[in-house]
Amino acid sequence: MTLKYKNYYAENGYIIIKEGIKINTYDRFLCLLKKELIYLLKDKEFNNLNPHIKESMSFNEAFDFFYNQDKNIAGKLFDIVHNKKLLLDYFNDCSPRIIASLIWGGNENDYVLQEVSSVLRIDPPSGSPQRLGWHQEGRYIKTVHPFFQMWSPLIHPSSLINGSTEIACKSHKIDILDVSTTEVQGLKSQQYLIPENVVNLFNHKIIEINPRDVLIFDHRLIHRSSNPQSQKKMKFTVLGSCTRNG
Ligand SMILES: O=C(O)CCC(=O)C(=O)O
Repeated sequence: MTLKYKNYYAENGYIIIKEGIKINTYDRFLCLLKKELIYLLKDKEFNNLNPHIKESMSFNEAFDFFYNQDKNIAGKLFDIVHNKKLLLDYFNDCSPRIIASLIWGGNENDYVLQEVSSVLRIDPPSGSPQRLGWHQEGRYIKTVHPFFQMWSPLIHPSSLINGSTEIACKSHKIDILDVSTTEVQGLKSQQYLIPENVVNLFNHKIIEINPRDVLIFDHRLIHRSSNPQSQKKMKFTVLGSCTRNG
């Protein structure tokens, strides 16, 4: 990362690493996910599913095949890959610890990837129940030091139609707001939502990047899931985060 990137991060609260993930890593990751999916079918909960997937099917074709038979497969896959090494390793190619040292000083050994935020999000089209409203990651994950989140679309380029994340530009310049949780309509979970009057102080931008590109954004940057009503495809996103050791 050059000084240009460092300054861009300081000014905008994010950077995009184009093709940050190598093709080999990407292909291997999709193979591993397909294996996890096939492994899931051994679970007695999914005993009734027709297990005939073809070798030639890609991960997402196989996923759609099973998801159309049983929607619970999405939550189950999320759970079994959460925190797994394959997720932690996914972002290694874009050298997050080196990027962190360039942003915050020191060297790469001073930084670690956080397991807690190693996640594969699976958001079905039109009305995904998992939509996250405007929030700051730092309100959810308490760390002693600042951290950044990594976000990368897995199958389709991110857009309003394919599903994406939306940012409030330059909102990292405010501190973590001490908001309390709000019950989100239609969801059982509570979210730390940023009030509209704060969100409206900033321009909003839908992130449009390709699979293998990585969005790196500051723990204070206000962001949310793009509108699921506009989303026409299943959205898969790989997430991780990086902070200073200790
Ligand atoms: O990909 C999304 O829907 C948004 C992700 C997000 O806001 C988060 O993980 O904090």
